[in-house]
Amino acid sequence: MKSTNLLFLFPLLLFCSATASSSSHQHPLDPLTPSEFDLIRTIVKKSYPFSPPKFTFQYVGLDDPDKPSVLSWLYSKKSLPPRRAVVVARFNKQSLEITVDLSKRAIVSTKVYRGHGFPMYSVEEQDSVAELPHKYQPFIRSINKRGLNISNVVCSTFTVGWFGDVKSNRTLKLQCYYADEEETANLYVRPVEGITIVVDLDDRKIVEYSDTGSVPLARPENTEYRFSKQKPPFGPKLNGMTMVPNGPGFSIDGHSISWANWKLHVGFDVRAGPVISLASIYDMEQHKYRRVLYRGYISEFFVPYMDPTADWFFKTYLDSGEYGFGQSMVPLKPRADCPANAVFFDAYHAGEDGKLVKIPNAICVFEKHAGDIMWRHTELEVPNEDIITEVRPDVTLVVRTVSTVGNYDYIIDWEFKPSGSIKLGVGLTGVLGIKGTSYTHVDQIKEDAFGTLLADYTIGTHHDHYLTYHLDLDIDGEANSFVKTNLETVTVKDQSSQRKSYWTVALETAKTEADAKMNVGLKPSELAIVNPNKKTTVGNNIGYRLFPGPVAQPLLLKDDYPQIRGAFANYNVMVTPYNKSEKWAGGLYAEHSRGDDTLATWTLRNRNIENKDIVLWHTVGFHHVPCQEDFPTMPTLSGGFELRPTNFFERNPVLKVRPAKPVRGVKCTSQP
Ligand SMILES: *[C@@H]1O[C@H](CO)[C@@H](O)[C@H](O)[C@H]1NC(C)=O
Ligand SMILES: *[C@@H]1O[C@H](CO)[C@@H](O)[C@H](O)[C@H]1NC(C)=O
Ligand SMILES: *[C@@H]1O[C@H](CO)[C@@H](O)[C@H](O)[C@H]1NC(C)=O
Ligand SMILES: [Cu+2]
Repeated sequence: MKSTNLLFLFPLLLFCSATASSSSHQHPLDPLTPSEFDLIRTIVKKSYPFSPPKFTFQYVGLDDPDKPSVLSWLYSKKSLPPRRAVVVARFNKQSLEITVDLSKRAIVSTKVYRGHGFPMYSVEEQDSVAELPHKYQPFIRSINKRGLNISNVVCSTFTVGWFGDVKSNRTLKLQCYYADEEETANLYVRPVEGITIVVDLDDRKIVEYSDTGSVPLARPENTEYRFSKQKPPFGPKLNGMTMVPNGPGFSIDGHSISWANWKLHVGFDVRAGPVISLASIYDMEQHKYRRVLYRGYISEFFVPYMDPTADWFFKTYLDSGEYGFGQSMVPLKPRADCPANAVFFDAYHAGEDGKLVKIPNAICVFEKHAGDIMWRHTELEVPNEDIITEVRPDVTLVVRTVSTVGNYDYIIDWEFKPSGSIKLGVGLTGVLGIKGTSYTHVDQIKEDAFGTLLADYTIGTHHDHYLTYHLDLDIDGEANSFVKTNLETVTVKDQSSQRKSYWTVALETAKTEADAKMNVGLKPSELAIVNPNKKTTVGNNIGYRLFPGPVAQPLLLKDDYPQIRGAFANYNVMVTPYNKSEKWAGGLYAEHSRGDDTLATWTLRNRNIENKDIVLWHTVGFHHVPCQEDFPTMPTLSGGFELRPTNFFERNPVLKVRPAKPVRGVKCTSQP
C-alpha cells in the first residue's frame, strides 16, 4: 500500500494530528474560503453599510452550482461553474435572500422573504441576549430570592417553535442554569426552574418575564464530568485509543480525498455541517470510477420534548434550521475524538457581522482498523489440501464531526468501506435535557412526571431525535428509480412439495412521490435506488440498497403544531425528484416555521420519480426514555444506517484484496 512508502518519506509526527493543507485549484463544491467570506462581506457592505438599521448575516453558504455544470467540470474538464454564495440576512426586521456572484464581485439578486418563519440564529445574537437577564432587575430579584449567587447563573437560548399564533416575532426563551465552578461544571443538570424569560432577537430585549416560584436546585454531587475534579475510585481501566502506525492511507487534495477504491469530496455548510459529495468507487472490472453519491448531508434534525407544561411545551427544536448544525460543530480533540492517524480540517463560516469565524479541527478523516473481518472462509473439504483459511480484515475510511447543540453532543460519521458500503453513524452523547423537580424518590410521583427521576430534584425529560438525511444518490448516472423488493409468502397449494410455504420477491418500482413514502420495518421489503438503464452482465438492476438502523415513528398527533413543523419525519423514507431549492427538509426559514415549506409539503405534489434524477430522504430516529446511566453524562448511544451496493458490482469487489501484512508498531510521541 502507498502509505507504507509514505512512512519512510515523512516524519512520523506528521501523522499525529496533521491538519489538511489547502490546494491551489478550486473544486466547484468546495465550501466558501476565508478570502471568499471577506469578499462577500465587502460586496454586501457596499449595498448595506451596516449602520442602523442593523444588518446581520444569519446564513452564508455556497450557492450550489447546477449539477450538470459540476459534472461537466469533473468529467469533461469544462470550466468551473460561476462561484456564488447565498446570504440570508436580517435587515429592518425583514429577512433578505441575497445572491452574491464572487467572480463578478456583485450582488446578482436580492429578495425580501415575506413568508412564515425566520432564518437560523447566529451564535452572536444568542450570546448577546443570553446576557440580558443579568442586567434585568426582576431577574436579579428572583435569583436573590432563591438564595443563589447571580455570578454563577448562566442563561441559554431555546427556540420556541410555533403554536398557532397569527403573528410571530423573532423571539427565543431563556432557561438559566447554576454553574458553580467549585461544585460542578455540569450546568445543564442544575436548571433554575420557575422563571420564564422571552427575548426579542431583532430588538435584543426582554419582552416577557415571569417567576412562578422555585423548586429546589439539583444537587451538584456526582454530576462532575471533568476528570481533574473527580475523586477515586476510578475505572474501569482501559488502554488508550489504539492507533495504526502506517500513515493516513489516503491522499488529500484540497477537500477531495482518495482512499483505497474511493474518491470523495468533504465539504462544510454552517447549517448542515459536513457535506459529502461526488463519492465514486473504482470498479476493477470496468477500469473506472463509478458514481454513487452526488451529495449527502443532514438536512434537518428535529428534537421534540414530551412535557406539555408551561415551562417546557415549546421545546420542539429544529437543530439545523434554528441553531445551525454546522455552526454547532466543535473542535475535535486529537487522539480522543479521533485516533492518532487522523487528519484534521478546519471549517469557516461568517459571523453575524459577516466576519470570518474559524472552527479549528472541525472535521477529522481517518483510516479505521477496528478488528472487523471484511470477509473470510475456512474450507476443510478440498481433496488433497490441508485446511484452507482466507481472511481479509476490514479497513474503512471515516469522516467525523461532532456538533454540540447546547447540552447534547452529536457524533456524525461517514464511513466508507472498500466493499462499496457507506455507513452513516450517529452517536448521541453529552448531557440530557434536565428539568428541576421537588421529587427525591419515584414513590412520591403521583402524576405524570414527563420523564425519569434520575437523582434528587432531577428529571430527564422524555424526547425524540429525528435526523433527516438528504441523499442524492446518482447510481452510475443521474436517472435512477426507487425499487422495493417486497418479500411475500407463497402457499404451496398442490402436492408438489413437502413444504406448505416459502417466500419469494415481487419488485415494485415507485412511480410517484406517494409510492415512495414509507416507514421501514412494517413489512419485509428491501429498498434500493437503482439505475434502470444499466444492468449487470447477467441482467440484474444496478443499485444501492438502504439498510436502515434504528428508526422511530413520531407519536404526536399529526395536527399537533410541533408535528406540523416536523412533518418531514412522518415517514422515514421519502423520495423526491432532484430540485435545487428543496434542500432543507424543515424549510429554509425553519425558525418559528409553520410547516408550509417541508419535505412533507413538497411531496404532496406527487411528482414522477421513475427513471429521474432523484433524492432519497432517510430519517434516523430515536425515542428517548432517559435512564440513570444517561446521567450526569450519557454514554454514547449509536445508530445510523448503511448504503450498500446491490448488484452494482459483478461480484464481491473485495475478493482480491491482498491479505494483511503485519505492521511494525510505532509510537506517536505528540501529546494532546
Ligand atoms: C458569587 O460568586 C462569585 C464568583 O464565583 C464570587 O466572587 C462572589 O464572592 C460570590 N458572592 C457571594 C455573595 O457569595
Ligand atoms: C411583536 O412585537 C411587536 C413590537 O415590535 C409587538 O407590538 C407585538 O405585540 C409582538 N407580537 C407578538 C405576537 O408577540
Ligand atoms: C422546486 O422546488 C420549489 C420548492 O418546493 C418549487 O417552488 C418549484 O416549483 C420546484 N421546481 C420544480 C421544477 O419542480
Ligand atoms: Cu436523547
